[in-house]
Amino acid sequence: EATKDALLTKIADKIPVSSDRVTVVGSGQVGMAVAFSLLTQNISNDIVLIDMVEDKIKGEMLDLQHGSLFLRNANITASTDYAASAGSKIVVVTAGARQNEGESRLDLVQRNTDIMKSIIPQLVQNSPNCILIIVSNPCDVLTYVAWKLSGLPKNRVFGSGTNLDTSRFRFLLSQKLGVSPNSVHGWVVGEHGDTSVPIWSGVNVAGVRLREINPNVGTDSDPENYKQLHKDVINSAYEVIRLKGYTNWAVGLSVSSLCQSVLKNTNNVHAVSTSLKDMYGIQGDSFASNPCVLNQNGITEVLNMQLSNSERCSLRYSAGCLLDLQNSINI
Ligand code: 6V0
Repeated sequence: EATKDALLTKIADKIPVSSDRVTVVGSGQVGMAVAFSLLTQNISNDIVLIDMVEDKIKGEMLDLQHGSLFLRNANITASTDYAASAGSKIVVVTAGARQNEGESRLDLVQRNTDIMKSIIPQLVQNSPNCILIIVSNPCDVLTYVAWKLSGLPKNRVFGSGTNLDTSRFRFLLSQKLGVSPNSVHGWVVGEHGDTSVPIWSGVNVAGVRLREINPNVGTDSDPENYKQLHKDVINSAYEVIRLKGYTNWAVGLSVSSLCQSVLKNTNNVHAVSTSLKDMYGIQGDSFASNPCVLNQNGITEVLNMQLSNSERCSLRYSAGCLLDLQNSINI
């Protein structure tokens, strides 16, 4: 310390400040894309990586730390011990098995439920006031599982859900219409997966609904076949997995946008997975995506969507499929 002591005269103790700690559990393709998006977009400067493979997280931690010069005051730590996650404002769970080629998200359910059992209690013990965001698939059912295991109130546990499907939808609409994804408004709700529901009745640009111009938009009788865009949304993950083996960048950006709304207390509306009990005629505690207001307290409001009859039926069907699966697992 002699050189340091000669260089610097100490006046007071440093204060280890952290007001925006985000723990990412699972430092695979998705977890690292989330961490990278958070750091490079300056959403959080305090990232904790947790995984059970020690060498892998140490390698990921060092690699990110080596980029510190190009980040702003980043504090990146990694551990296999959950104590390292203490005091997190948000915990993002991406641990678990992912789909193999041709496998659906729902195929992963019991394997990933068992992983949740081993990690959720430890996370909540270390960060009792955290907001828990579940990304591992099947995202909706695992959000229900995590909520049950955590003992946290419903506002503090949600799934990344169709925030990603909505982004895919708006991207595809933007390509077809030639305006930016920010300027095309449209939502995908329900299951993050094969039974997701596109809300065609509300798709609009600058408040002009496509349904007013083309009453059949999104239906089988639409000559322009806009319906294909939603089929492409459903097929997106299968296609990317077929081509590169996994998906990560879009989900990383999607989850970091959720973290931004929470940490910066913005009240932005996102489609995230939450209990739809008593909404749209859904009876059980079925977890699926619905537009929700996000801020530092998690979900403070859910939006009551004004759905067409067929949209309502599709959403009830999606929620029903998820409820059946929820009831079939062993928590
Ligand atoms: P990956 O690259 O295999 O990474 C998974 C990581 O989890 C690995 O590093 C494992 O070591 C770690 N892990 C496994 N078990 C545990 C445990 N018990 N404790 C701690 N760490 C553990 O998979 P990838 O990152 O590609 O996917 C992770 C999950 O995200 C999968 O379930 C995907 O299906 C899911 N996705 C969810 C999306 C969404 O929008 N909700 C999108 C893409 C993928």
